Amino acid sequence: MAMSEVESHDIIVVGAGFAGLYGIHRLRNDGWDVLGIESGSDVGGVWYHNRYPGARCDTLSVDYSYSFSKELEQEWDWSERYATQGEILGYIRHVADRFDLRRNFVFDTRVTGMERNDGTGLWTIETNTGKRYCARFVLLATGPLSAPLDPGISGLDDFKGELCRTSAWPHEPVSFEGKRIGVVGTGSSGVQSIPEIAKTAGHITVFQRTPAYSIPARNRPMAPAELDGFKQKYSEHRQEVRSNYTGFTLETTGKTAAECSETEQRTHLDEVFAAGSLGIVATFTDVLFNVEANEVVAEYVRDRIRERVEDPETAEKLVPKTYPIGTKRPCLDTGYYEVFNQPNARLVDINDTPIERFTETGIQTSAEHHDLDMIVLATGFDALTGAILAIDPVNGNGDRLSDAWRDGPGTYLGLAAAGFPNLFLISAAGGTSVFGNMVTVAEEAIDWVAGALAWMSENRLETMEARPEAQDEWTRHVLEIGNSSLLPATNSWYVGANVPGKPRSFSVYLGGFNIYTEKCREVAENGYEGFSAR
Ligand code: N01
Repeated sequence: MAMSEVESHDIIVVGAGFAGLYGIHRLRNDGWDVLGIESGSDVGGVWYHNRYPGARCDTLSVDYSYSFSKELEQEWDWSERYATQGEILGYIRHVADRFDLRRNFVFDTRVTGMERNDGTGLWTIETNTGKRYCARFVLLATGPLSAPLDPGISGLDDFKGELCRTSAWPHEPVSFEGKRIGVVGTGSSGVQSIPEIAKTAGHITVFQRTPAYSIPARNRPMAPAELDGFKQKYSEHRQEVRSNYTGFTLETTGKTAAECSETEQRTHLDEVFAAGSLGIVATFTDVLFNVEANEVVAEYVRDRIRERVEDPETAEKLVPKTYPIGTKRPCLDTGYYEVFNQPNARLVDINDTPIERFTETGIQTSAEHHDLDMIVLATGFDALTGAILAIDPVNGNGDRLSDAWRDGPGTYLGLAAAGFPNLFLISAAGGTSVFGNMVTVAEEAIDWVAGALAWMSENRLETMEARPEAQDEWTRHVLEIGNSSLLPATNSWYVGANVPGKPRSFSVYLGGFNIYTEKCREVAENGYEGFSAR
């Protein structure tokens, strides 16, 4: 195809989730000619695809929302403390309408590859529609949890019943009424969907490999006065949460577990448990770093699980004992453990009786065949790197990012990869990403990139690239903090243990959202220190 047939823009943003949408808004306002490319048929990103029953956010609605527009903050009313997928998608659609963002997007278009020509300085983007695009700058706002994984168990295609994936839930209503349903996976998606499925299923069988630590979300309608209160002090609230470790409301004692007496420990844990917050893993400052501190919180949560399950044998199977709390992503639930008190529910621990294969009529374990009308897969994602490496950018020398990341993702500040000029990564490995408020993390990253592009433009620079030595130093720092925590030792999607063959690496910056954003600001103020630009 001749170059003239390739649609050209200044900047291409891949993804129409929270990050991509704000990217288009901000960069368009800055005067750039931008195009967004999205595989879904509309805006929303994971909130467009993950529409399974029970899907909702486990960050407070007032935190999990954009801060870039004061008017938007004032006009949008969150109806619940933790918003449902439907309400979040409604919000994202409202944002797209209000700021007229759809006109800069092509939908139903999946980016399948991208390659840079160092001669022209342009990236060419390949898509599944056959259409090609080019741009000097590309932002991959592809999301850290957007490349779904099937369980890698044989026979899935043989199953003749209904098959639903939480990560790509059908847009038509799905009925569970009277059906025999098997759910594989007990992470956040399983823990949220299982209680909803169990309400009307004839029978539900949950196939569990690793039990989650989950506490009740205690979701409730947002009282008008409460919402008004937030609206009156949104700016202060945003400022306050941006200056903490995660970028969202966080209940913490600000002390290590050892600095609290047993009574204090219990009081604080009771408070956070009663509030229904993932902040339970931040109750003490050292929960993710110190085995004893972790055990205080883990044991507290284990006991709460035991209290919720009537059959002691089932309760013990649901109690996580093989890994410290917080080293796999913990969950907030609404009636999850109570499902196992229902006569129509059964827990199958597949450590005792492994799944051998899917069959035409259900699931065969080493012990028995489970006859099923429907299988629900809640089996997770190739996190942090999966969506980026599905595109696998190729630089002007023909080097692939997948080769550069063969031993784990190396980035500078999670925003750029050395050797890949004018390519910016949003919410990627090397940043605070999944340990922060995803909306705030995205806004910060987009604002940082917008600032860098404006600086380049002012200085008549065309190419910006992370210096290898800056990237190496940052990556070492990220790994050093990560390795001082309890996280790398647990098999989790954080370290890529759920993807066969993926290099094991804990590459999320654990130093804190506040410290991270300060570092990014410093780099910018020092003339984009650690980058080379020409
Ligand atoms: O995925 P997961 P998810 N055989 O990877 C099991 C965010 N999120 O979609 O733990 C049997 O957590 C796997 O078992 P194991 C949130 O960050 C947020 O639930 O690997 N089982 C695990 O139980 C979350 O952490 C919300 O042993 C298999 C499950 O499948 C992230 O997305 C809602 C298997 C996968 O759990 C991912 O959550 C939803 C196999 N072969 C998601 N393969 C909110 O609340 C996998 N499993 C905002």
